Amino acid sequence: MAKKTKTRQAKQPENAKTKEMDMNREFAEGEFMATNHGVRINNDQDSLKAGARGASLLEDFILREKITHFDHERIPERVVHARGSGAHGVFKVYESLSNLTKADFLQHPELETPVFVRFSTVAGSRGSTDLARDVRGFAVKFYTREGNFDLVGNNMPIFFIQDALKFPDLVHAVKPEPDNEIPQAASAHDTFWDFISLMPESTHMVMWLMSDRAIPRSYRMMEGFGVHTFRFVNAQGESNFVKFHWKPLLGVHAVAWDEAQNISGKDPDFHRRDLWDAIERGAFPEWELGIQVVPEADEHRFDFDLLDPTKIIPEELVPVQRVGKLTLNRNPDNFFAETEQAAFHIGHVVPGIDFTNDPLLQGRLFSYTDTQLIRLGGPNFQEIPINRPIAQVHNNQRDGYMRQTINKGKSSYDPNSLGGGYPAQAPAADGGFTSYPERIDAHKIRARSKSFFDHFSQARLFYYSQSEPEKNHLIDAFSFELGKVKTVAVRQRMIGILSLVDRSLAAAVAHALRLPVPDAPEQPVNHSFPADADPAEYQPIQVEATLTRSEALSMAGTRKDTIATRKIAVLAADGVDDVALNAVRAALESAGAIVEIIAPRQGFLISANDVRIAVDHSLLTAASVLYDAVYVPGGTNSAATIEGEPDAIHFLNEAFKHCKAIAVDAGARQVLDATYFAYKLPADNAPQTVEREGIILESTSAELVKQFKKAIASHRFWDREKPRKVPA
Ligand code: HDE
Repeated sequence: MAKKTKTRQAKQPENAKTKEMDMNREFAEGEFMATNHGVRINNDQDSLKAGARGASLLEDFILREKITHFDHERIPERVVHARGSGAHGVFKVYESLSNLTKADFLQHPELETPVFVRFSTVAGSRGSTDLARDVRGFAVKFYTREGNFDLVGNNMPIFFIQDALKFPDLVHAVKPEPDNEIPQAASAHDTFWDFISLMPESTHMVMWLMSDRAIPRSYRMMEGFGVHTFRFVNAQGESNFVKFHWKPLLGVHAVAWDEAQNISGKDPDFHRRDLWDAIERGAFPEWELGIQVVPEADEHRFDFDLLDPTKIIPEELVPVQRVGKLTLNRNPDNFFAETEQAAFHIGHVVPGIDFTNDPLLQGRLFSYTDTQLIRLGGPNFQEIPINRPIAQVHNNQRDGYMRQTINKGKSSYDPNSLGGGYPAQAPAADGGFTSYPERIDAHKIRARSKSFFDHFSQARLFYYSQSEPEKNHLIDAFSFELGKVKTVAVRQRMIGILSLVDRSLAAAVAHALRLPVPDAPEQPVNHSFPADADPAEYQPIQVEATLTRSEALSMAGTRKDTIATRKIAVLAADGVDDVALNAVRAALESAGAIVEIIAPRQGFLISANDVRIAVDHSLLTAASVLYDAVYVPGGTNSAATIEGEPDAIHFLNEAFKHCKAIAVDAGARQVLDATYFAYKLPADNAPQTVEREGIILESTSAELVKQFKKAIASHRFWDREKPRKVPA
């Protein structure tokens, strides 16, 4: 008999959805191995042969079954957003939103609605790096009592294009080029910028894409946006326009571009690991759901069109109300079964939430089911456990590949009398979905509304709202991406577009590329117009801005008072001062940070007081780019060893270059003197402050901790980029 004791995995938080999935969970501990048909397997090492040296026999059903299943293990990756990570969680509304929407999950503050969230990059393949410069997907499936509601958003509030018909063109342009399939997970290539420079409607979005928002520190530190304007409908049938936001409670933070590129090599799973580890540790990621509500009567109040997905509603014009909280508290049991098979669809709405005529949204309504049909192999993908609603499903749809449901009864049509007339249509009072009866009176016409033609004023608003370091990063990102473009005419055309956003921005990028800024960009600016149209009719219009700055668009003002979940590296060796190390470690950990000891060798250290200290990584397996800050404790021998380790000095130089907080005990001062940035430090151990660029040199642990915590919480000391001299 096999061992029968079933030691289940560590207890994970349960909710109505995770419990419902129990019927599909398989756990092998203590069980015998069997074929897919339940026959126990006696030998899983050798195939059936005529004699020990063969030949193999066709009769071997165990070999055939195992190899055949293996041969069919792969499914197509998502055509976009292929690379992603998911987690389970719950959502709770703070107060009933019944005045705005009748959606059940937004009525009851005590109700916990299960969710599954998938974060993703867009352009790369399933195995590509998490740190690509890219938009991040932020897709949330709410398993509500009224059926699934999917909020399939991104970490940027707008999109590249205004009409769904252009989506395949956009994606073809950004994906690796078709002849050699280069580059992977990168927009820095000719076809992308060729397309963008011909499509000025994408200008606002590329400002976001070239900003640090495209290289988040963590999925847990990104905002999310529903992008389109949706509708709320209340029980009285009244409708309001609504934009959805997710606001991370840890603030919005990014890494440096050089760091992102390094992480891509050192740990391409950086964001996936970060999300997984945080949840395993119980540091559950949290976001508040924000809504911007615009009454129907105000539809035309703005100098942009609410239906144009390349526009935000600035928070200064319509404040974001925080109405509920999302908490991710459970990792999937199986990546493929849950994260890979999760099928999101913008068309999954519940009563109380409805669509608008945003032409991008309308096209998405078609795309998502269609793509699941090929990706998940047929029309029954909604029966896959992760996609199955917790609400009951009764209808007359039948059959198809891999049907799981066993529908009883003779009738599978409506109306019927043989089945008693069931399943019956639900009156609205019983939760039957009714579409908002928007009045539409129009000619059938392929056209773009003139109200969509201002492509630059919000791009400019975004640029003007950035802090100085953020502006510099934008200029660097444009210079990098266009620098990777081989066709000079494309670079030049893009500078022409940037000049319509802001001449100083265009000039800075042009300087890096050694190109001129044209007085007027090449005409026509917009190449996206119908064959019989007059191009002049399709050119962008310049709108006088009503707002010149929006605080909410900059990451500079984001939350900087917590070090929770920040990773701090301790560089130490034998002879380390364990009293100082333990004091600093305890203080950082009690504030929620994660402290890891990095030493010349794996295993353990022996401290100055002969105490064994476990080592988390050696200098070989760790890298500064995987941490938020570095601490070097004192201890004469330890400091001398670290000073003599080129990898440790490189670690510090790189942390300095990436503008991170560095704290050094007075007894380890010699380590700092060996770094490139020693010139930044005073000759003695005079007290340093956070204002001195995040290099903390204190003689008491208590003071060091105080300053260090402040420095880590402030995330980065971007001013250090100015000298741009540090080799690392
Ligand atoms: Fe998507 N998008 N999209 N998209 N999208 C997909 O559906 C599509 C758009 C977004 O984690 C696909 O299941 C069209 C905007 C996310 O599984 C596909 C258009 C926004 C995810 C598809 C858009 C998104 C997808 C590919 C223009 C932000 C990943 C695989 C009309 C609001 C969801 C899949 C996940 C995935 C089509 C534009 C977000 C092909 C046609 C705008 C987060 O159906």
